[in-house]
Amino acid sequence: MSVQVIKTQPIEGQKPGTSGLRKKTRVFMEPNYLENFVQSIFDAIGGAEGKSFVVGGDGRFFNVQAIQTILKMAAANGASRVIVGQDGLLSTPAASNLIRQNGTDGGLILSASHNPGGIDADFGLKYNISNGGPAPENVTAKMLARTQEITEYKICDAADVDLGTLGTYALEGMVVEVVDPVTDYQALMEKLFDFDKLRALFAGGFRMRFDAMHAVTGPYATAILETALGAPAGTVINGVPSEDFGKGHPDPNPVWAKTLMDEMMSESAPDFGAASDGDGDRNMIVGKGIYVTPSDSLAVLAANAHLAPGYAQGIAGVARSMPTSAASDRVADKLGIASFETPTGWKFFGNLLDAGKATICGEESAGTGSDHVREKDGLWAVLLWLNVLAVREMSVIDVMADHWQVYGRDYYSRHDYEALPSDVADDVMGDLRDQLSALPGQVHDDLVVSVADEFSYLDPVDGSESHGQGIRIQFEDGARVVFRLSGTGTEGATLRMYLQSYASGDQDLFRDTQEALSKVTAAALEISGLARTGRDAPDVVT
Ligand code: G16
Repeated sequence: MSVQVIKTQPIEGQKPGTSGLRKKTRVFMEPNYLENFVQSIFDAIGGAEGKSFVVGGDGRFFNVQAIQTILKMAAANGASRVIVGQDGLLSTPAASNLIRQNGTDGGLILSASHNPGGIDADFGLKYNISNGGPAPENVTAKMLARTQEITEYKICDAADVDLGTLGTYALEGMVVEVVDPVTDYQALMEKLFDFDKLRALFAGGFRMRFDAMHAVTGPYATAILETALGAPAGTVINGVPSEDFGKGHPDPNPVWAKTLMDEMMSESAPDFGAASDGDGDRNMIVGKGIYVTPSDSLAVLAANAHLAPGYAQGIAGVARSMPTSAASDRVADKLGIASFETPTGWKFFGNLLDAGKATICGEESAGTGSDHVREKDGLWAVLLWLNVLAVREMSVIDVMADHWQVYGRDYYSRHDYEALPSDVADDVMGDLRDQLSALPGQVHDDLVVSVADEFSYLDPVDGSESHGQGIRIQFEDGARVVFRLSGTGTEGATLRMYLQSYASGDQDLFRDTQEALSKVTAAALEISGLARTGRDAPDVVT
């Protein structure tokens, strides 16, 4: 076969972040950039010889071109079989499912998630291992090491594969199967949720709006919500994936999904609203007149999961990332099950899910999921919410009011300072680190600091350690602020300030969030000296 061995040399900065390698699209398109990283992935896993992979992406600009390159490199490296989504499309959770279902050795997922797409926007590539989850740190460290010593890569000199037509093709000695991206994922959802009950819900006049944000979830949401469950046509909006996400920012939060938010806060709001991100792993949940924070959504889903057939036996444990609010811990306590606090990044849930220690996981960054795959799953969260609403016959706002009365409310907000010069962001974090031991006992804006530390994690399954995972400052009244640098940005540094304060069930549970957090916000700004960034307000508040 016509394998070409191309000489290359290391390219600076190919360090996988929170979720794979993310860079400007034009950087990915530079000579050898993609090829070096793909070869480094194959080398880091001990070669691709005889191995099978799933490949697909979120449909952003350069998706199909990059997939053709990956296929030719997989063939040249001796892979035996690659399963690809038709037109190169696979949502991240659907790719995770295909890896698990077909027992492949891993998968390459092309996405920069919620970051904008287009030739002048962002691109990304992540590797998932055979459990279907993101590569853990010991694997990404090997990838990085390979990128720094690479001297050559292998690629086949072959024609492009027809990704538009379902079927099985031969690429040199490798089998390429082009599959429908939705079919197997939908079958999995049908096992987990009561589709008859959901059909009856929509037949009874329940209305929802799902904003696919011109991204990959469109075909999945249309097939499941409209075709299978009978929701009226038009339930799914922005449902056709486009290369630049309709020039939008496919990040499902109140800022970027503003049109949906406005509709849900209006007189004519449907019963339920939801949105998903570029690659379909994040979600936003909103009821008529009420936005549900991702931290609260995790808690509500954990408390009610047993109402869906897939979780009728109950759940083993709940895991959340450290900056996520404590709301889900309260549910776990009451259910008498384990709760886990992990560093940011879905990869840290993998071991807990594999070991059966946690069933449901979630993050403040709009990710929720369960042990059905090894990624967060936007549409799964939407379907579980629908299943809960159908069984409880309650509105979202009533479910939330009931939940807060039982558990109390964790007011929660994240303030993002984006594209800061890296040295300024590092200074802020460095100074916070230096203050940690002096902070306990200090009073800031009437709040007394009780504990201040930098989060480290000891994985209870494999004993691996992760350090430097964000600075936590806890106050005596239960409020907390966390400072952390984003691992997914592609420009400068993004500093995230996560704010939380607790109100017990007998207090006013419908205060304005920013107002309820005003004291802890003031204390956080004072302690961190964020004013030195020259910014007088965060860029994004969610
Ligand atoms: C990725 C990870 C998430 C993580 C998020 C954090 O999300 O998959 O598990 O919570 O990054 O982002 P940051 O480091 O910017 O705070 P995604 O949806 O971008 O893949």
